[in-house]
Amino acid sequence: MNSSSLPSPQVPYPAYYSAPNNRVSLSGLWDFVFLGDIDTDKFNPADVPYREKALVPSAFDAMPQYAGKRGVAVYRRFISVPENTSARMEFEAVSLWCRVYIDGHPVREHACGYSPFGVDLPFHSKVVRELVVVVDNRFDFDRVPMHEEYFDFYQYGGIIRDVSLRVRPRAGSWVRAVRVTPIDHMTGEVEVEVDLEGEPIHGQKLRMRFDLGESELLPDRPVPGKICLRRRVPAFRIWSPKSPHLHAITITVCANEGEAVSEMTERFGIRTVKVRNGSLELNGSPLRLLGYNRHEWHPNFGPATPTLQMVADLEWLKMLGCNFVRGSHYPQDRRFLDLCDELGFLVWEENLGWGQREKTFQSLQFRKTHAESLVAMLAASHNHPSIIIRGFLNEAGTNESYVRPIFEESVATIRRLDPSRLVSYATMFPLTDTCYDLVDFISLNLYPGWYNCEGAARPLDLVSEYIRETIEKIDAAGWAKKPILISEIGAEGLYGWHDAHDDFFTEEYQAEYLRRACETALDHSRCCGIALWHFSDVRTYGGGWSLKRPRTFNNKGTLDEYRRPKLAYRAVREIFTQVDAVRPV
Ligand code: ADA
Repeated sequence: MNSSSLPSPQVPYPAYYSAPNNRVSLSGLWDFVFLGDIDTDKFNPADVPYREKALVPSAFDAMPQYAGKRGVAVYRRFISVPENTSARMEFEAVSLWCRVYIDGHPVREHACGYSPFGVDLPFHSKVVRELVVVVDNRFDFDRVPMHEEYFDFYQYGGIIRDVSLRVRPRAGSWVRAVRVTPIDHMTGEVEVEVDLEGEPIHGQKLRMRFDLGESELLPDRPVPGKICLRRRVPAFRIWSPKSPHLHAITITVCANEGEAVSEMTERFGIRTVKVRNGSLELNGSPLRLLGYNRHEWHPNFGPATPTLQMVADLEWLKMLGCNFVRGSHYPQDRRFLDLCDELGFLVWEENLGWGQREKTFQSLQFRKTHAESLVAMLAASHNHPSIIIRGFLNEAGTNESYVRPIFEESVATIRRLDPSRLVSYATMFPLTDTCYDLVDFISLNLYPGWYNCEGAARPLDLVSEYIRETIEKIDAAGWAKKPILISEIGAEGLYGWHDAHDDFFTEEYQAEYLRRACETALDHSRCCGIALWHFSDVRTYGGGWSLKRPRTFNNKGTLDEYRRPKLAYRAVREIFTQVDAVRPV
């Protein structure tokens, strides 16, 4: 039965944010110093001249004093944990590389600036513990092979996302994670996996509850370990962009007398996404994706954008008529995903990558770091119903065979750990790509009428022509059953730049370009959607790149970096708001 008309059960924690689960946020002002070009192997945490305070989370090089600087920064704060109690710190992103010290001892290194990681706090009789994080934003392929300097977006340094602390109970099992996978939107069936840690206490019981309903006693299982079961969510309602209904699940470990020893609440949504007969389907209905690529970025804050900015961006996207965001080109901030869950946006989340080629793919260190970061992304965002697509390695060298092992491995990891979502990657080699067989649908990054159109009399005419010809050739090559998404397309328009010629870089050229791209893609029966490049203007590198990047910005935003709409805003809005996203394509 489709019970989407039933009343909504209340979600038992503040609406817009994931459940706190006894997390204590460590955000706030930390001691800080920028040491610059030092050797981190000679770094001594006992000997740091903290001179300033810095806000966590933030990017230190988004602040005026350190703008554009590369080097080592050190952050410190004290935390208090009951004596002889173990705790876990969760870092949502530290960029680019970091080493964490507790009470002067190194406990963990991490080498990907956008993927989350945890640190166990060793037992100690001391209550007040010193936490030091050494952060390095210098590019060093051997150490941070996931980040390369030529990526077309500025990679900042710092503790750029939230840090929190979860204290484990002194005795009894601890709920480390709860994952909910929707199985059937017609029956509300979900698969629930619970990860438990620690020694059970005598008579310990495990309870599970959906929303504010009755709790169910779960069968005894050995702990530590994993519990895996299927249930139908009582009085369920389907999650969809039009009605983004969320449910909650609470797992409680109870002592003999029923008192809670540890507990975790997670939000989830019931929705299914599939490819059937060459189309995308959401909850059994045809789906068309209308949206934008979006970097997490603002000129005043770099990648550590305030929640309010995220809300404003989603409001712009709603006004544009979008239902879809491609989170280019890295794992997304939890707050952004929470908002997409609540506001009903569909999301493509991808593992970090930008145009890597053979040298990178040959590195074992890269392969290992990429694989770890992919697993961390899948675990961190598993319960967000907004995510319907998993991707990785934007515009890699997929026209060559050297990418194949890492692509096969990544797709296999996603299908094993996250089988309920679709898998794709964005290619820049539409006609020579070698990995289409691996994915659920084909995603094309196309820039006709922008790049490589020197000498064309009317570059704008190339837009529709190229889209149609490319799809025809892909079909002729045997891929006619795979839906096609235009995962990027766009042209630069400098905010405020108008010229009688309406030529490159004018707002007029950009507006007409996007109009033609959207109309062609959305008229085409093979196209399951379009994600325009890009939502807003974003900072990129200077140096050689700036010859193609006026202001050292990627100026393909429909809004400029301060979210002021360009002419393209109206052009896109006119089209997207007229399209029925659930109309069969
Ligand atoms: C690529 C890439 C984007 C951006 C874009 C552009 O397709 O995936 O990150 O660099 O090109 O503006 O050239």
